[in-house]
Amino acid sequence: MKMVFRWFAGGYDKITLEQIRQIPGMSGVVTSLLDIPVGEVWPLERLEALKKEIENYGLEVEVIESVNIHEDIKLGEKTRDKYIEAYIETMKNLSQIGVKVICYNFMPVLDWARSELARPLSDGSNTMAYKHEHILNIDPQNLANEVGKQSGGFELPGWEPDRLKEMSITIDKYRSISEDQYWKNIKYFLDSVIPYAEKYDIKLAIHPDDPPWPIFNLVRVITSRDNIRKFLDLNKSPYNGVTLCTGSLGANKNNDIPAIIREFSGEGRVHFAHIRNLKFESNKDFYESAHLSRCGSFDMFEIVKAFYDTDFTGYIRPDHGRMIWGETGRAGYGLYDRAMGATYIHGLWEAIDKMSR
Ligand code: DNO
Repeated sequence: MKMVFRWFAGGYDKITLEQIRQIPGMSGVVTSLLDIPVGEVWPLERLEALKKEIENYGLEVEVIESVNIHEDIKLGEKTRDKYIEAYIETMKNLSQIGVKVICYNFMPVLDWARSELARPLSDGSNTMAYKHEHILNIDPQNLANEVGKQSGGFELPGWEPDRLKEMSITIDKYRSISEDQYWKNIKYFLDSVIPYAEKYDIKLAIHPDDPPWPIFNLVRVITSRDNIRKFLDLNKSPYNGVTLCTGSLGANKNNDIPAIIREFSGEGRVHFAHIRNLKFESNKDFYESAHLSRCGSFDMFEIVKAFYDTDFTGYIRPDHGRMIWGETGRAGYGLYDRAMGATYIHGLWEAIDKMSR
């Protein structure tokens, strides 16, 4: 496996490449061009400049998160083909700078959802939290406003201004789409892009829906073992894979994360992993804890071991961390707690590796 760290390029991050390269065992960054509106081609010159900037610090850029999917593709509108063409062009350009994996998601309108971005914890740190009741009773525009207020001025991935502008109109369009139709739209996308993924040798890795259940009455499908199986069967190319996000899938207690990893990583269909822990407060309420097993509800040893035992050769990034030591910044994406998370995952990996010999 290769350990990577999410970094928001183009001045969107206050964490520097200099800091990231000092985290032990970091091979590269996971990044994107946040300023390019969804549906437009990412220009090769921009990507070459990005690669140069990152490589100056001895870091690789082999994973992109995310190349977002235009709503017209998700909705299956007539205009989808032009956005699919742009997607393929972006894939081609990314392959030319050596990118190996693209992470994306197929969540309607919104990406991940939390009710709080900075819940204070008893040790003085703060973290993101999800209260189901709150999400049930708030309308999406108000949630977007709340997220905006709590974000400290950082644009949050998945809550980009251009997405929010059109939000209520787009949500209305989804009212007429059945789950069955949604799966068909996913298949149409996959069958269009996967042949090019093969041609350009770039793997696609869908991110699970977070949380893994419908919110605001919008369909959400990448939510469980069975639905991931269904997704992978839509197009059986190994280039059609998943980003195994422990925190997203694990928010549903019925999802057995180590078993899901063993099954799909064992088949070579997991290309990227987001590893984090969370602490349940009730059945559907949780906050994002430090990575250690003892701090949250997951058995991180079993999670890392499942990757190790299935000879996982993809990329792992520590996922959301808390804000600690007085750090302020983009919620979930501070430097210190994620750096410790990476080191902890490395420690588990090394121990498992030595004990397996
Ligand atoms: C949130 C992230 C998501 C993720 C996308 C992938 O912190 O995990 O925004 O990047 O869902 O497309």
